[in-house]
Amino acid sequence: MNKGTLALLVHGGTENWSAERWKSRFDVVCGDRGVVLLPDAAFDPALVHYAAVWKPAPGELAGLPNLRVIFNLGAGVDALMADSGLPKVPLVRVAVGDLTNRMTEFVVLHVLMHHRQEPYLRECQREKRWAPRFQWPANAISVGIMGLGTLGSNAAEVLGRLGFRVSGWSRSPRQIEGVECFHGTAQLGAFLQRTDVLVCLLPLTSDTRQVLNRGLCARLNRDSPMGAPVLINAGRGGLQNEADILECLDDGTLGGASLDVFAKEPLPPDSPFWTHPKVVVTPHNAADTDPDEISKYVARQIERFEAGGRLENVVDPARGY
Ligand code: NDP
Ligand code: OXD
Repeated sequence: MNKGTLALLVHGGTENWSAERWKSRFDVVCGDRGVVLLPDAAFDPALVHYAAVWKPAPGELAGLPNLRVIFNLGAGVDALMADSGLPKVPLVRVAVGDLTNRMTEFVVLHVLMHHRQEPYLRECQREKRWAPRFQWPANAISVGIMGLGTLGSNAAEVLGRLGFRVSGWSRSPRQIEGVECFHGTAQLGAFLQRTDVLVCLLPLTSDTRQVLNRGLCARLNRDSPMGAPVLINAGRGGLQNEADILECLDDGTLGGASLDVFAKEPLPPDSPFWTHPKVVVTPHNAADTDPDEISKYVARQIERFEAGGRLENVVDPARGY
């Protein structure tokens, strides 16, 4: 019997999202299963049983009548959730050690950058000024992580090992050793109040859109040893109200920010974030998905599914993540 074809729909635009690069990896791991890059007008869409996707165009997946499973090639599924024509088949997201470790590297790098006053020290270097400032210990700083899922919980554990006081906030109750866990709207205030460095690793859903706004920033610890609290967002741009964040940086409500994600990507050249002295901008590359790791992850899941096993990391459409 012919194995159902795996279709690749990859529209990322950047080097890591080169569709040909992904196809060459899937060709290796899929063995005798056909792998096709879509769109391809010459290919019969009825042959496709599996789709591996990154930012497919809205409605594109609806044209595959025999689809059984959709594999999102990243962790965040907000682009797919926004597709009103998304086929009602299981949607699997990425949750693998490789991606998790990369995100933890990003979070640790940026927490340390602000904690160790790197923006200030680089400014001193540019000005040839030998002017060390007081250096506070890690255990004087409270890092609060919004989102204690696959990525947030790992970052929390590693930051804890570095000596930071770590807390986290999630939708449902969580228990992580060494991490003070808060959940739900009722506990958001207590979580924010103790936070000097806020790290956002939430998914973008109707509940979380623009959660990073002026009201939230104003509730962060006003007595931070760092002078003013710092925001690090590596979730999605839609989580932040960008006008509010700029205002908060300008009026001192925030002392600094590391932003990897933006409402509009690529960040337009005229965005004030590019040149803001308190902002570190990275181009949505906090954690790249590695084609080798992820193609193997998808191939393993298809094998298990065809043998009657359970798919892992299936998105709950009602929650939107
Ligand atoms: P998970 O689904 O594993 O975790 C999501 C966490 O957010 C959970 O703890 C969940 O709570 C919490 N959450 C969701 N909604 C709410 C809410 N309304 N209130 C409070 N907490 C909420 O996701 P991952 O950790 O794998 O990924 C998180 C996000 O990181 C992705 O959705 C993606 O947007 C982003 N990302 C960005 C990358 C980059 O390069 N910038 C790379 C990879 C991912 P609960 O535990 O109760 O379910
Ligand atoms: C992801 C991302 O969601 O790369 O995996 O943004």
